[in-house]
Amino acid sequence: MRSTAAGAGREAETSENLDTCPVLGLGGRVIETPTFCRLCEPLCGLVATVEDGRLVGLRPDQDHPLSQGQVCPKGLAFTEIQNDPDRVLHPLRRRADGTFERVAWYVALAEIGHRLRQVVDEDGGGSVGVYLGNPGGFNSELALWLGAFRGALGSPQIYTPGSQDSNSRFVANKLLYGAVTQTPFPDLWRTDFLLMLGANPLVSHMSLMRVPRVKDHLRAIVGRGGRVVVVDPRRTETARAFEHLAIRPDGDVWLLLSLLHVVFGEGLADEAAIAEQSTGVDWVRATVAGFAPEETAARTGIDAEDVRALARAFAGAPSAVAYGRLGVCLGRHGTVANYLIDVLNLVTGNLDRPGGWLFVRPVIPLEELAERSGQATYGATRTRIGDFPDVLGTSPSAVMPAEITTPGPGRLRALVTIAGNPVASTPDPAALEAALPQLDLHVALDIYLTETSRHADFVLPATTFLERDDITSILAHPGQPFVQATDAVVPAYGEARPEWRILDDVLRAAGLGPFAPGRAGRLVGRIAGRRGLTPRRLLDTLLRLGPYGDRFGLRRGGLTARRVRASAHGIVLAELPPTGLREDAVRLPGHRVRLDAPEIVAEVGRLGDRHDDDPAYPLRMIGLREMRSLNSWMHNSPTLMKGRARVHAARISPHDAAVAGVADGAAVRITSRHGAIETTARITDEVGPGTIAVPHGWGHAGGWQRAVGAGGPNVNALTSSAVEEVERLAGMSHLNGVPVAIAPVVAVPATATTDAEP
Ligand SMILES: Nc1nc2c(c(=O)[nH]1)N[C@H]1C(S)=C(S)[C@@H](COP(=O)(O)OP(=O)(O)OC[C@H]3O[C@@H](n4cnc5c(=O)[nH]c(N)nc54)[C@H](O)[C@@H]3O)O[C@H]1N2
Ligand SMILES: Nc1nc2c(c(=O)[nH]1)N[C@H]1C(S)=C(S)[C@@H](COP(=O)(O)OP(=O)(O)OC[C@H]3O[C@@H](n4cnc5c(=O)[nH]c(N)nc54)[C@H](O)[C@@H]3O)O[C@H]1N2
Ligand code: SF4
Ligand SMILES: [Mo]
Repeated sequence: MRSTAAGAGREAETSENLDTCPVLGLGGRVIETPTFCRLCEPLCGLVATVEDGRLVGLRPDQDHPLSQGQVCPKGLAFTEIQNDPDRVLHPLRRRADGTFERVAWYVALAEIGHRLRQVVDEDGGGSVGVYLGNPGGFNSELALWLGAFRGALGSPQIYTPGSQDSNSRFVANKLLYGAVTQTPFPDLWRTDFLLMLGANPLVSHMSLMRVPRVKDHLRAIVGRGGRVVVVDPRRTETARAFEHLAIRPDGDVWLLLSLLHVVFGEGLADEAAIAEQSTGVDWVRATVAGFAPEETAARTGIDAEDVRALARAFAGAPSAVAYGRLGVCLGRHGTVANYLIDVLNLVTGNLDRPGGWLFVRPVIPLEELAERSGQATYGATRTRIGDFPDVLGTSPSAVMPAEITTPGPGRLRALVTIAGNPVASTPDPAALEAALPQLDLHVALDIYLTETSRHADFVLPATTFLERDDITSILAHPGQPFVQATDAVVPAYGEARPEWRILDDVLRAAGLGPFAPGRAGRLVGRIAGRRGLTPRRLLDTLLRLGPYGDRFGLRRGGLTARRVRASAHGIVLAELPPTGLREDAVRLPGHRVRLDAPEIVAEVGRLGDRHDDDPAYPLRMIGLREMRSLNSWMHNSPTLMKGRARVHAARISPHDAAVAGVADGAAVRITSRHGAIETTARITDEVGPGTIAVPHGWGHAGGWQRAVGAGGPNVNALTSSAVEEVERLAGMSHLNGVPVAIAPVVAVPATATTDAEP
């Protein structure tokens, strides 16, 4: 590593001399600026080459202390998105015939303001909704200002991909630690045993933690004599590189209960850690007694002896940590599975200690701000449709269509979608597409005309990540303590504007603004100074108030915004993540973790109740991410799409293909109780019999021409927005382990698939 907190000052100076000073090329028009990628969580270092205000290229930043010159193809291909002729660069207004016309900003804002005000006056702020999509999570200024938007509107409905992604994790945090925002992460730097359930970091680059060059870090575990075990129904890129334990979709809860069964049954638990750190272990002990590996093998598809061996190795390792991601979050029991992962870590003595499951000390204490301003809630409100608890003030996306179409007080009448494509990414796209036209007002802040924004009354051009200031924050907390700030490296193209400013302008135009930051925000605002309260000033202030900050001179050597901004490649604040944070992190009596939360006790009691065993849908469909695809929105990049003959394909086992008479490369029809899609079959033993894997984020419409031309179905047509299909505790959509059937689109003789297994 390049520097620690003590040495960071020196590095800051060198970086300033070398890098923040533009390297002037021919004619003095070429500028090279270090910045960082904001497409996914590692936030890899990039260097942008800008000529005459246009981006001409991106390359890896060799001097970035964490990513060290490694990036993925998506980061480099962002040049094509930035310069994409299909980008929306001017405000657009939809005509009656569905086409769009260009309008001036002031016209768009005046009309939006007028119509928004009308909805608020008639039905209150609760009839206004915001859907904040995934790229919004990488935009610290927007995230901060969204809080202001919420404040100004009273209690608008907030939707995010959280209910398709991580809310089950957040609810587990609340039930275990008393705080939704306390998401622990695995200590990859020191662990001797990483048990990874439902994550594929060699493609996804790790989620809910920031770790550039993740492959190097995982290899290092094995290199120092440790183990990496991947529990996944598919032999993924990560599973292939390490040890693979194939599991039935949705089998994780049973596996975890059985691992705990062995830990307690064989006296492998760390009783001292349990006594010191937790309450409620008696329930765990009593409950897991009934889940012997022999009993759960049918659910997990894993041999009982393998489970016993795994439990012994995990508990016996000098340090060990279990980590779960989308594969466990999106199943039937996402919250329970996440909860049990932490229980396993704790009872084996691996919580909050080197090599184990760590709490976060954030550089910018945004979570604390959210808590203090009353936004870090769980179950503080309940949805009108389905009676689901809020998670961090958000509602499950699955109920959005019914919230629009169901009459009555609180009906969702005006929606602002920001950096999100819910028609592609949430369950039951047909229901949402049918509902969107019933809105009185739909405004989309996006960079493209998408499946979603094409339904909007107004599409407002947002800046890309290269066109805005930022600082590593939000999703970027967990991992090695690090901070990096960047200015916009290119001026906004066309008439694009930063989202926070657009929100501010919309509020003003509606007569609901200006910015009302709420209690905690006002306090920070006072410290930040009254001159023009901007998100950047607020973030800079939070940085100084945070655990690594200079506390406005009270802590010598602490971070200031100036120092961070002077260090172009970022500052490594410590070699290793801190441990010993339980007293700060756990908000329950005695700072003890609760192992017997009533919500979990009830869910575990109901585990066997649900039977997805309709013989008409014998297979289980799971998701699949690909290196050169990012959710629904990089499919207009020529480089990423190059050489992809069959863009979209379902991975089907030789056995299931033979039974259904589906041939490799042929069209296959996939049917669920809720819908049907057609795609190409790719027959592979990567998936075992009974499982098929299908990528999400396809089936494009709108103005991104290459993406539309690529074809491929929207896999979420197979998923349901029905209330009874939504996970109860966190409102999670059921997107993994969906019961489906397959059939050839054009029947081929079953003998065509001779490589089939019996
Ligand atoms: N079946 C299935 N469905 C899934 C998943 C799955 O695994 N399986 N995964 C889920 C997950 S984890 C996620 S996070 C969601 C993602 O769901 P969403 O967040 O709804 O969708 P994205 O595909 O990320 O689309 C992002 C949108 O933002 C736009 N955009 C890009 N950059 C910017 C910007 O800087 N500003 C603005 N204003 N707009 C921008 C893009 O054009 C695009 O329209 O999908 C979820 N859906
Ligand atoms: N290239 C690329 N990178 C990305 C993204 C992308 O779209 N493309 N998206 C980003 C986003 S928004 C996110 S949230 C992260 C997600 O990061 P990850 O969660 O690491 O990514 P996934 O590929 O969805 O991994 C989920 C894994 O769970 C497995 N799985 C499915 N069902 C089950 C099950 O029941 N049990 C178990 N144990 N496993 C199961 C799947 O086979 C899959 O390998 O990735 C991010 N990075
Ligand atoms: S891994 Fe993620 S952050 Fe790194 S370059 Fe690729 S897309 Fe960007
Ligand atoms: Mo995600």
